[in-house]
Amino acid sequence: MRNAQVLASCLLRGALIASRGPAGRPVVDRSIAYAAFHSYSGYSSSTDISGKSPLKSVPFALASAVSFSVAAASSVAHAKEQLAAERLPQNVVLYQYEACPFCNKVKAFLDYHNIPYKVVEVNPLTKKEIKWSDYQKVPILTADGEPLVDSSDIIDKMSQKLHPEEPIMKDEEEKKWRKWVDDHLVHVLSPNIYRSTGEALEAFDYITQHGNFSFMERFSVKYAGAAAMYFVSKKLKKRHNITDERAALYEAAETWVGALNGRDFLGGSGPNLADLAVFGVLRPIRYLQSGKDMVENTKIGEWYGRMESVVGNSSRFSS
Ligand SMILES: N[C@@H](CCC(=O)N[C@@H](CS)C(=O)NCC(=O)O)C(=O)O
Repeated sequence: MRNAQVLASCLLRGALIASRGPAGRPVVDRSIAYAAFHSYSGYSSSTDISGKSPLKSVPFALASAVSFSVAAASSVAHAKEQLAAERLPQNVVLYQYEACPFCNKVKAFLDYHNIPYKVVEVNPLTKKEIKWSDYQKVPILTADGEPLVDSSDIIDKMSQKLHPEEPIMKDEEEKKWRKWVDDHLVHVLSPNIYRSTGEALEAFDYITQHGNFSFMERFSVKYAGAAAMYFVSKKLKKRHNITDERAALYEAAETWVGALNGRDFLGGSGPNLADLAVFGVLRPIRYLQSGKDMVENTKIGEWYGRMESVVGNSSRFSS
């Protein structure tokens, strides 16, 4: 298990303990902060946060899966992949948290391939929308009546459905950079998104507006979640040996630009699954302060603009 996986929940627990009131009662309601933490930051755990057992959480950084409106910045015309209608999977439903980076990877894939999909926003407090499933994380995707779980597996299986003639992950470079997204890039994001109280509130403002929360939960989650994640992000920073979170973000962006090595996309003239994964996890932060700083201070903007252009509008529909 990655070290980071143990850490994340402990950090949240620490933040919650730190926020206890004088009578030992948490100032921040645990379930709300927990939900906010999971729905916004992409942490996952296999236990609760009661402190009874070590938590196996994955601090997959990142803030919400926000589908910020996309202004295409590229002047170069790149086309989406167009597939014959009979190849497109039917009845595609994505169970997600708007803020989950893994869900956003899947959405970038679906959008790029023009696969129409319905989104079911899961309430992270009750998870009642996925009660039917044994798997209690998001994303879950149902396609052609079959439930698929785990973002990378979902993408591999959907890719296989679209291109049955192609071997899975034939390209080592693509494989390496998809792994880099899950192992490195996502970890750099949380410390950036929650760097200051202002940025944490900016992020939670979005997630509470777009997540599946009741009116009362929305208010509590916004402030409790922002406060909890502000503290958690400081600990994550230490955990991942990040001294300057922006420098780490810029370095990751430049590393990706270096990987492109002058190509329009890692996939060459069009995006491959690694391009879509990087784009998917960056899309939610692009128009937050951290994303604006990233584009201003690195050379990633041109590639990002090409990705916006080629992924285009979302193929998500409302039922
Ligand atoms: N490896 C999985 C990780 C999925 C994951 O950890 N999802 C988080 C949300 S971003 C989750 O559902 N955590 C459990 C919870 O919220 O209770 C994937 O790639 O899909």
